[in-house]
Amino acid sequence: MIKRRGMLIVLEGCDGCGKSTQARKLVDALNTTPREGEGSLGGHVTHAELWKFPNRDTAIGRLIDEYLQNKCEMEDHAIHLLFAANRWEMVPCLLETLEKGISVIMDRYAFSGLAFSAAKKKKLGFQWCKIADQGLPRPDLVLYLSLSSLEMEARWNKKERDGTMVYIRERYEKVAFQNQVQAEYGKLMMGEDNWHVIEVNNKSIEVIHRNLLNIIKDNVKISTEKVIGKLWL
Ligand code: DGP
Ligand code: NA
Ligand code: NA
Repeated sequence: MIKRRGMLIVLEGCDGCGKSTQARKLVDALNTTPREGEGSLGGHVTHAELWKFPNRDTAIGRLIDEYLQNKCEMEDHAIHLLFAANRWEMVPCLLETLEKGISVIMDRYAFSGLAFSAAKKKKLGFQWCKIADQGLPRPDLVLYLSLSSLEMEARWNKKERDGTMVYIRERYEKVAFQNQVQAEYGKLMMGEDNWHVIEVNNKSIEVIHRNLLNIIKDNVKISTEKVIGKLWL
């Protein structure tokens, strides 16, 4: 049997679009051992891991975490580079994982880096922003969850009203900024053949999940047979 590498699948979108929920569900679905000894995707994907960026557990990630919680200020270029460094520090482990045949479902990646930094008022140059992440492993698939600003606002209000805990919004969690972020994502996906846009307004978690799983199924063979590429090179 040919040994296949794992797939690198990235979920992107504004804050509150449901990425993390969907990422968890995808990993669970891909790890479910189906009958007759076949992988859940016809033997191609048999094991998957959930990864998340920023990875707040590393030394760099702890700085990012403080910044996002507004516990410290950081110059825009400097924080952009820290986010990128936080992805680069995980590359050896990421490549090792994919080599082992394990697929990675990634909750945010370099596209967040570009979209969030480029959405800032004092714009950082788009090309300058790109360079920091250029050369990272290129995802096989980018699943972009698209949310309307009305639905976004409604979700935020619900989150703040719900639970017993007071929800404190992080630095970027404002609707006007998130709309700008979505506009930047729009620029990023132009001309890319590995992006899929999924409208999530008024759709149930289950419907979106099946939607995503079908896109993965349609792409799994082609992807795992190719050597992993390099981003923006
Ligand atoms: P999350 O843990 O997924 O809620 O993401 C934390 C926040 O950080 C979210 O608002 C998106 C933002 N973010 C993620 N990656 C980057 C990045 O590379 N650069 C910038 N400026 N922001 C990012
Ligand atoms: Na967030
Ligand atoms: Na999330």
